[in-house]
Amino acid sequence: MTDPVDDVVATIARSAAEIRQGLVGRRGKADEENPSGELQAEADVWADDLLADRLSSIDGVGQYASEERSEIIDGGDEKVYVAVDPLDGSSNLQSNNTMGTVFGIYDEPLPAPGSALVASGWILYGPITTMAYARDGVVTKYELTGGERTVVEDDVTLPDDPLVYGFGGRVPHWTEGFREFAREVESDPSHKLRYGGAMIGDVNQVLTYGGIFAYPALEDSPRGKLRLQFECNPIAYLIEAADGRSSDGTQSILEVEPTDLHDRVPLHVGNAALIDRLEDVLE
Ligand code: P6P
Repeated sequence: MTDPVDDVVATIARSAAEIRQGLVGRRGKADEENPSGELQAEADVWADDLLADRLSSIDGVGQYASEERSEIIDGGDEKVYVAVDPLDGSSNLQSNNTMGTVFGIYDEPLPAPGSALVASGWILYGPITTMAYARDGVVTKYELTGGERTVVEDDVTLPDDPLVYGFGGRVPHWTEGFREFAREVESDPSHKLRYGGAMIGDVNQVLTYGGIFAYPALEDSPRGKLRLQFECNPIAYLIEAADGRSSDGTQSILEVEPTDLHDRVPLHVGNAALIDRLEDVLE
C-alpha cells in the first residue's frame, strides 16, 4: 500500500489546475449557507464536491471533512483523516483577487487537535499556482502546472525580520488588548500593511516576507471568524514548521482542544517574537 499522506497531497496538487480553471463561470453565489452560516459561492460547492469525491476514495483515508459541509464523509479506512477548506477567500472571486485551498491531514478521527496533524499545506491561486506543504517539521514550496509539481524551495523558514502585517476583523470590533498590540506593530516603520481579504494569501505573504497575520477575537465574536479544523490548525502546523509561532491568544493553536467540527478560534501566526509579545499584551 502506498503512503496515504503522499496520495492525498498528490491528488490535491493534481486537482489544482482543474479547480483554478473551474473558477471561471462559477463566480456567483449559491443559494446555500455553509455550516458557519456564510453564503456559499458556486465555486465553494463545486470545489468541495470535486475534492470530496477524489480524497474520500483514496486507500487509507478514514474521513473527509470540509468547511463547506456539515457532515463528515466516511472513507472506510482508518489511517488518515482529511480536513479541507476547498476555497479559502472565495469572496475574492468577484474582485479576482488571490484565494486558495487549505488542507490538513490528521492521524486521529475528526474533530481533532492540531497536535494530531501529520501534514498540512495550501494551494494558492495567484498569478501562478503554488503549493506550500509541511511534513515532519519541513516546509517545501512548489510551483504547479498542468497537474505536475516542481520544488522551488525546500526547508523553508520565515525570514528573521518581520516585514508584513495583516489584521482581520473590523477595527472598531477589536478588543482593547488587540488594538494596543496592533498599534505597536503599525507604529514600527520597518513593518508594512498587507491585507488581501483571503487569509491564505495573507499568510503566504508572512511565510514569504516574514511578519504576522491575525484574525483576532472580536468584541462581537469572541472566537473570531476562522475555523480550527480546516484553516487555523493547518496554517499553524506549517508556520510552526517554518520556525514561526501560532497562538489563539494564550497558547499554540495546535494545543486547542476542539469541541465541534466547525469550531472557530482566534488566529495569530508568524514571527515568534511578535506572537510572544501578543500573548504578553493579551495576558
Ligand atoms: P473579513 C475569507 O472569507 C475568510 O474566511 C478568510 O480567508 C479571510 O481572512 C477572512 O474571511 C476575511 O474576513 O471579515 O475581512 O471579510
